[in-house]
Amino acid sequence: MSPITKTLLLLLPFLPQVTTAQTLPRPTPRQLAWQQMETTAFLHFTVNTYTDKEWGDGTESPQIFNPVKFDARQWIRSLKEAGFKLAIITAKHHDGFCLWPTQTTEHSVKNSPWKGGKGDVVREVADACRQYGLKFGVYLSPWDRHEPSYGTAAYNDFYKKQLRELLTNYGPIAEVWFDGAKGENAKNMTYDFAGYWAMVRQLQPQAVMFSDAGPDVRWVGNESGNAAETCWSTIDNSKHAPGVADSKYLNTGDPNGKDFIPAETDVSIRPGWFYHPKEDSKVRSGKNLVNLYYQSVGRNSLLLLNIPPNRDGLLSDADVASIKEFRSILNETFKTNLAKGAAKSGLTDGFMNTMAITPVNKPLEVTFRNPITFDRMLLQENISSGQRVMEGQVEYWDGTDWKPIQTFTTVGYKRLLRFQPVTTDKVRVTFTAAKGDVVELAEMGIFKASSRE
Ligand code: FUL
Repeated sequence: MSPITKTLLLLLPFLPQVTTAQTLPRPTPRQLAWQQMETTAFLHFTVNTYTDKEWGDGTESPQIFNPVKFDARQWIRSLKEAGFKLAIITAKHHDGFCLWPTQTTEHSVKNSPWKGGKGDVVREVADACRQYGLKFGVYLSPWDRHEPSYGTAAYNDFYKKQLRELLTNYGPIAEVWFDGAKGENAKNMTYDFAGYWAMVRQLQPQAVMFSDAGPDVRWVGNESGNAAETCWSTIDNSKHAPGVADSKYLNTGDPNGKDFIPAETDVSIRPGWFYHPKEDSKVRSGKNLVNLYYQSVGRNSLLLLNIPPNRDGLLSDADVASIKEFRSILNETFKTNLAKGAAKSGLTDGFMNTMAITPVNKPLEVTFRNPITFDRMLLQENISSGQRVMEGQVEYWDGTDWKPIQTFTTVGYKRLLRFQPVTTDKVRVTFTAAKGDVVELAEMGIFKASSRE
């Protein structure tokens, strides 16, 4: 029996029954596994890396693609050491250049000088991910500025052939990224998204699919690393399609939405998505990335951080140093959960399915043997049975009275609160509004932040 099952069985008799009558939208197992990764990485790499552009126009010669020191293991090892759980490679960006030797077009690595035309970036990244224990994902741009059939129905078949190659030749794929971006003057094209998605479900059923509108995970509505303070994993998807994004709506989600489609926060460690030498001095610091973590993972989203390989085919030293510092700060902040031993054990064991069923408006009090000083709080709902918390507050006992620390709105998978240090021997959390009359609180954490934050 697994430790999780064991703990659950031990706790079951003590858990009151859930009384809410509501049937809330719930995540699928693949969505749950996705959200628990928390920090994932994007790798933007193509001819743009060599032309200094963000959007190639499709006329680039494959001859310019020549990462002479290419080492996918250096990328993935660095990501692994910085705690990232998945890496998504831009197998094809808007310029149409394919990083794998596809049979669908000549516009690929096989006509580049790199490895004498025998190289395959997708293969090497997939293999490195397997070697270091990361999950692997692919970005395949629907908008293709090179392919002549683009704008006709034949393009959908072309795209599906490319997708099939990626889904069948590279082992397990954990995420497929369908970018809705398209230039204003692009040819008209109706994508067969239903067909693309059906192919992913058939060939890689465990993969989550991203687009502005899901079907599994949605865009957070900006590229600045900012999930909304109030962030619902639910939306009403009937009015949405990839490329037709109501960014404000996607940012907050919708408490009444019927579709469980959590938000993914994609943001780059540099100003651009692709490597540009002039941005070498503009790499976000570890501390800056920690702030992004609070604004994404700490607001019920997931961080998809882009770290673009450079012209040599390596992650640059400055970027690697930042992501390592990022993880080291997070590890320091979240090392000691001060609530351990004081709060119910099921709330501090790291298991989502050992939880406290907490009625709305009933304070959950935690008493410490000695006063503690803290400035961070973590709350997690057992989202496998839906997202419920709408509002709540944290208070501390000052010896005479309960004093406010902070109010909050949604919790969902994870809510991280930051506030000025408080010293006390008693703290309490009250959920003041929720969907239903109880909240399933899975985890509670109380921390003192690293001085490097
Ligand atoms: C956007 C694209 O246009 C950017 O180039 C980048 O790939 C970003 C992640 O998505 O829609």
